[in-house]
Order: sequence, then structure tokens, then C-alpha cells
Amino acid sequence: MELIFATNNAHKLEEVQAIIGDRFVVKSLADIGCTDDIPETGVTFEENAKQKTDYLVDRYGLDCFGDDSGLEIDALNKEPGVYSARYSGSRDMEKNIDLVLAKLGDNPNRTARFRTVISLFLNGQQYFFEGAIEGTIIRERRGSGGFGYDPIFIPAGYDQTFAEMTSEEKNKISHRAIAVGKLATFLKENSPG
Ligand code: ITT
Repeated sequence: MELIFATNNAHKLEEVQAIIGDRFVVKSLADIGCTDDIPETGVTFEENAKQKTDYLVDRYGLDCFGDDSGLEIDALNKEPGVYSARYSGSRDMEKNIDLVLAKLGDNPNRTARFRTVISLFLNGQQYFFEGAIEGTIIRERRGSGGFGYDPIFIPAGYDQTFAEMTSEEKNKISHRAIAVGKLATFLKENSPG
């Protein structure tokens, strides 16, 4: 079964395809020839995820799913949250991570979580699937895998950052793995073949 994923983020696409497995072929916006930068103006992950799928449904009449995700840091009142992709005002992740580390400084409260909300629009119906993983923000970057804030996030119960883990390890436990797992279960139960 083919699924359209309303994303421009190649890392998300790669992770979702790896998590969801061979039964589904996941196509990004680029794969379907859509170069639009879909507006994200919501104040919750759910609103933004829905904006991504609404856009494709309204303009192209396509069933699809979208992922809105980000990092919530407790000592920063859950920032960067929905602003994770552009926390410093640009998509430059070096600057975004620098800003997080500067704002946290020596604060001993480093608890945080990654959250993902997936919006699915299928056969005229709207569905949501969520995933979250608790962890801590370290003081310096570690590791070169993954993407985004992975070099500064250690999931609870582990001693490596997401960026130090293999993609297989991250994709077993991540916020996205949890949400995509729910999506895959739903699709297996609700789609033919
Ligand atoms: P699309 O909207 O096109 O899907 P995006 O990168 O703009 O791509 P979001 O608006 O959902 O996606 O922003 C999420 C940001 O949160 C993302 O750019 C990363 O900086 C961060 N993020 C999300 N998931 C992450 C993960 O698994 N590891 C590290 N950082 C992550």
C-alpha cells in the first residue's frame, strides 16, 4: 500500500519508512512533485499536523498523513515545542541547539521529551496518533547520527544520545517509533490487503 507523507523533512521520511516496514511504500511531498512549503501556524503539535494533511486534502484531494514533532524542555516552559524547527529564527540546527544550550546554561533541571503527533486523513476521516519519549538534555553535543536535537538528548534509561545510537536503536524507542507503530497497527486493521 502506498502512503503519502506530507513532509519536506528527509530524515523523518527515512525514519518513518524504516519503522513502518515494507508493507507500506511511503512517499514524501518531493516524491509526488509537490514543492509547496505548507504553512504551520498552530500552537499545538496536533493543530500543525492537521494543517499538513488538510493542505494536501484541500488542494490535491489526497489521503495522506503528516507528522508534527518537537522537543519540550521543562525548564524552558516546554520550549522549543512547536517552534523546534526554527527556534533561533532559522532552520539552522547548529544555531537552534546553541540557543537551547545557552538558555539552559547550568540549570540542573534538564528534563525534556520529544513528542510527535501524526495526523492521518483516510477515506474522509481524521485520525491522530501520538508518541513521546522522556529524557534529559546534556551540556554538549554527542554523536553524529539522527537529526535535529538528537545530539543533546539522552532518552531515560539509556546513556547514549539519540545521535550516538544506531538508527535501528533510535527507531525502536523514539517518539516517532511509538506514533508510527500506532499508525501501522491502525492501517493493518483498516486497509485491504
Ligand atoms: P515537515 O514539517 O516538512 O514534516 P519539519 O522539520 O519542519 O518537517 P516540524 O515542523 O515537525 O518538521 O519540526 C520538527 C522539528 O523538531 C525538526 O525540524 C527537528 O528540529 C525537531 N525534531 C523532530 N523530531 C526529531 C527527532 O526525532 N530528533 C531530533 N529532532 C527532532
